Amino acid sequence: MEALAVESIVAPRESVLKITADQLKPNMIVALAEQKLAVIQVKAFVPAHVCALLAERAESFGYSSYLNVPSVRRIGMAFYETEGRTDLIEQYFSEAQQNVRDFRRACEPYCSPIDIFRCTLDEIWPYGANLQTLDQRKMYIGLSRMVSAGTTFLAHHDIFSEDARGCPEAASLKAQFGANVYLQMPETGGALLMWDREIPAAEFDRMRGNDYGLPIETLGPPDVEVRPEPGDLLIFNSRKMHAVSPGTGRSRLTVSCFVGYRGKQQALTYWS
Ligand SMILES: O=C(O)CCC(=O)C(=O)O
Ligand SMILES: [Fe+2]
Repeated sequence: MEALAVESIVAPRESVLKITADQLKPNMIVALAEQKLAVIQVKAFVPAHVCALLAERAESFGYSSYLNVPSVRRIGMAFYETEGRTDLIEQYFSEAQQNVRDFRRACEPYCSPIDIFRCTLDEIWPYGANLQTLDQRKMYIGLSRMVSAGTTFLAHHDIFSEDARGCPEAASLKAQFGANVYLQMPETGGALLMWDREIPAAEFDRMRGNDYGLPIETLGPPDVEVRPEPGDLLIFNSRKMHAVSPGTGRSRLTVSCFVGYRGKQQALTYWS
């Protein structure tokens, strides 16, 4: 696998932390895992006209609020919402496969953006990519989020081992990425903001109190800011602090998952 020539980029910090490409390459994944990059932007991953059509349908998809983040609406349940509760974990797994099928159906006659992403990872990564399991149970993938204009997605990190405590499948991750395909963007704002620093989970939990994240001002100016266009795919290091700036006009629609990295010679996994 060819190493990514990140060192050759002599530019401000932002362009070292971010790469923009037409195609996802395995060396970009490695650079992300080794913290040489914070975010990969793949332009036009899904054709704009497909995004427009899916966004139009999205209104009828039936979004509902996150159990633990009422200001953000979603279709499908995120594992993060289970908060270690047995009843919610049961609900998550009992809905998982139907939710995957429902979203695939809702995209017909087009291919679901998350299915394209799953295939792409498997096709490019030498050790393949597959759906994450917990205790031999297949996880859900393809969470669709709708953030209405004016809503800030507070600064937070996503760490699988915090959401799936005591699970060896989560403890074995060497890196975790967030992956989002952007179906619709607000007229202004709606940028992904990233901070280079990581905050240990215990410290972050103390800082956030009862809220799911921190106001974006708390962390100072972000180190990277990416405003994707509809159809773009962003993959970023989700263990670093990240947030979404408030938008104006249209709501912001994405389809998302996480990617687990366990080393250069291990399969990638994905889940929501
Ligand atoms: O919508 C985005 O740009 C990022 C959302 C997020 O926090 C995530 O995917 O982990
Ligand atoms: Fe996140």
